[in-house]
Amino acid sequence: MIMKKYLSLWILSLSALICTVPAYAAGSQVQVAIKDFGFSPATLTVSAGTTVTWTNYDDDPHTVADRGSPQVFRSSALDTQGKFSYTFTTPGAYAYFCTLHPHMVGKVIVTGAGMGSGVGTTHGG
Ligand SMILES: [Cu+2]
Repeated sequence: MIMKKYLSLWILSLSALICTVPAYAAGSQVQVAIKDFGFSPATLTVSAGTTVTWTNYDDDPHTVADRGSPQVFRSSALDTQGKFSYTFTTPGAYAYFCTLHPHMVGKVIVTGAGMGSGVGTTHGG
């Protein structure tokens, strides 16, 4: 059947794609919403190499600022629909807050490389 042929072709190209992805799954994208004067999710766990993008859905401006010292990321004021992205390459816990509303706090926990190695289990299918 033609359908079956296309399906196996699709699986073949898919496995080729998976095999070229580095073990630590670099390039992952994770979104954090800023709304109702809070970060959602407030605590986020990602693997090293992940890019986190914050988007402001409030009518008020907000910022995303690392609490750490040295400060590794700090956005300018984000207007409605404004976005800020940061790629976390070093494992650790990054507490951050909004400099305009310091009660708005969040945290990004970055785990070591290798967390994405689970994709290896799909090989050989
Ligand atoms: Cu704010």
